[in-house]
Amino acid sequence: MDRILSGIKPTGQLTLGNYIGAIKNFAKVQYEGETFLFIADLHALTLPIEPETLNKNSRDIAAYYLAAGLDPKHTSIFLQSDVSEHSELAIILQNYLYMGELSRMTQFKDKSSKMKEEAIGLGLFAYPVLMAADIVLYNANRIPVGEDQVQHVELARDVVKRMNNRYGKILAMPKAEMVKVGARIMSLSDPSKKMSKSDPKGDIYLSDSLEVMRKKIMSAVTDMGKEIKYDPINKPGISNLMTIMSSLSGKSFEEIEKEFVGKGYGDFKRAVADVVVNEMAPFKARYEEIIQSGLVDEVLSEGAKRAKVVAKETLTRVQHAIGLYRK
Ligand code: ATP
Ligand code: LTN
Repeated sequence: MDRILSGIKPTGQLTLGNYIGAIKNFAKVQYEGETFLFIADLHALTLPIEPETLNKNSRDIAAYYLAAGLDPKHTSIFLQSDVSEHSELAIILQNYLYMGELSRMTQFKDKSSKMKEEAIGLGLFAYPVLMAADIVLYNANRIPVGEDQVQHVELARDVVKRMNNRYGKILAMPKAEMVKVGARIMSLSDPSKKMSKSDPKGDIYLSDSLEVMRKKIMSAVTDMGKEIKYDPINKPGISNLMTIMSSLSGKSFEEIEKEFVGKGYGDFKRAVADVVVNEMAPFKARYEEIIQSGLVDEVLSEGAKRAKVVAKETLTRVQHAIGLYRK
């Protein structure tokens, strides 16, 4: 039976990129195995964040998970910080990951390049250590993530190899998996950059009103020419909008191209906006209902209880294997 695990860090407002590359897919794959889905609140501390913001963002992600159709009876949904085994295992695993490989991580390089060395927290550097702990605690073999997280999952695989070579087969081997279309949604204002929580101009936030979402799509940067054609190199803007449309409607790129032969960018953008609004309207309504209902707390407590059982078992197994026990 597959063990599926993923998480999102509550660093800011979720974007359409997070929805397409991660959340929507989590809901789709959840029944293909035993699924653990958490809110990586400890990871959100790796850059400065206000306590109230962190707290609100965390609850928001839980509500968005539920709104997307994640089923708390089947999938354990929980806060990373509620299961202390994540931190305990990270302290152990940090000894099996090396400075060189951590400093080569793209996310670390991107985030730290804008900072003075004295201001770069150790947690930002050690981010993949905690992430490896998150993964191996649940013996997870399938890790659905967007493209930017694959490198971190690869590092988790390296740790598993090292630990298993040294101590026998104590950890399960994880593998990253991505959606076929939409694993890297680009910024609407600069299609050479990833749409990410920290880029207000090029983002569609899940919290934006439907009108704002529509406006943002209508003013998305497009390319030279006027053909609707999937060509990420020469037509990155149009290709990105096609990716959004394809992932939400299920239509292939060829079908979209055919549909818009002889039509202009304006018509195409209006159609993309319609697809996004049609998907987001019921999703946002469910989110509002869930936030009002007070369901989130209950789901998180129940999820943490179930997660803790599995996490404790793995931590104990690791502790025994490496010699941390009393006779
Ligand atoms: P930040 O801007 O704070 O770094 P982020 O928007 O990149 O955050 P994460 O919390 O790092 O989001 O990612 C949550 C999940 O969403 C991950 O699986 C990640 O790979 C996926 N994801 C993030 N951005 C995109 C995107 N633009 N397209 C597709 N998937 C994405
Ligand atoms: N780094 C991920 C969040 C995350 C995660 C994980 C994803 C933390 N731990 C374990 C998959 C498996 C991100 O969304 N930036």
